[in-house]
Amino acid sequence: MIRSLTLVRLVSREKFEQLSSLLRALGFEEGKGWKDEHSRGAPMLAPVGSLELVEGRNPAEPDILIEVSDLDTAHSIARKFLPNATLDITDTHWKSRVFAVQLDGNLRVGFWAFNDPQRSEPAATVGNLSAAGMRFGIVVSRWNSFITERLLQGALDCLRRSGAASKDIQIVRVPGSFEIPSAARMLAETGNVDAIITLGCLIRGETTHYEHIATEVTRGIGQSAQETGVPHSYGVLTCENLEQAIDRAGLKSGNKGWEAAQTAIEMVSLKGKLKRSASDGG
Ligand code: RBF
Repeated sequence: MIRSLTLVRLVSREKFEQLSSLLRALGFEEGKGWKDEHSRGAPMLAPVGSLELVEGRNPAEPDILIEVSDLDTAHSIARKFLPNATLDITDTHWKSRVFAVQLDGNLRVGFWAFNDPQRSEPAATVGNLSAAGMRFGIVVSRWNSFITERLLQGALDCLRRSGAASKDIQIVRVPGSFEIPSAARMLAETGNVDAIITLGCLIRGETTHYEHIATEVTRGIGQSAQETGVPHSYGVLTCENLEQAIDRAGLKSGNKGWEAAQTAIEMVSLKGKLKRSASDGG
């Protein structure tokens, strides 16, 4: 039932612009504002919000608390915008630091961050982008080969530049995008590749039942990835027209084949890391 939580603070006309640029500089995203003959509003959106009930000791004196990822940077930004304000950073009793700012008569906020950065942001496991020693399969369709050959060149360029050896890259060609999922699955089941890059091009203008083919190809590739456990990356273009396809298969920049290859590398690396962390007991 709850959709959002909004705190409204009336600020003076002179301060409105300055405060909205300060809050944007600190990382608030400005939402859809409004204006009428009497007033205007600038919603400042935070990624997470909550209404917190506390009983006993008050956590901090301002009743608006804004958590930031780096308190010292937030402090220097605030100092730049408000050179005359008192902005002392103090320790709280909950293993964090805070500084409070009187932004306007009606608006006092505390900026805070946990002392231990891991508290606010748990360490993430991410794959890296080195392809050395990895084996790749590339399934590429011949339909719209003018485009798919560019996607293939992009993918190969990415793999080689990331350290993959040519002998570790197996290219499989199929007639059209519809055949990509079954070929990808056959390849995955050989056990000879660590990841599969799928490359194709569907153009709405030229393809009857475009939606059906696109849905089936996407579903089939996802299903092959999930059922075989071999990462598959998706480089099948679904375009309105040829111009859009050319844009996405650029020779230098914006090549979806290149991006699909990079995704495959990252997923192989991630899979290795997750396996190792499982066998290390976490
Ligand atoms: N394959 C593609 O990869 N891209 C297309 O845009 C495309 N358009 C097609 C349009 C029609 C009318 C038909 C019959 C096939 C098309 N195909 C396309 C080929 C399809 O993916 C598959 O290879 C063939 O239908 C044979 O199973």
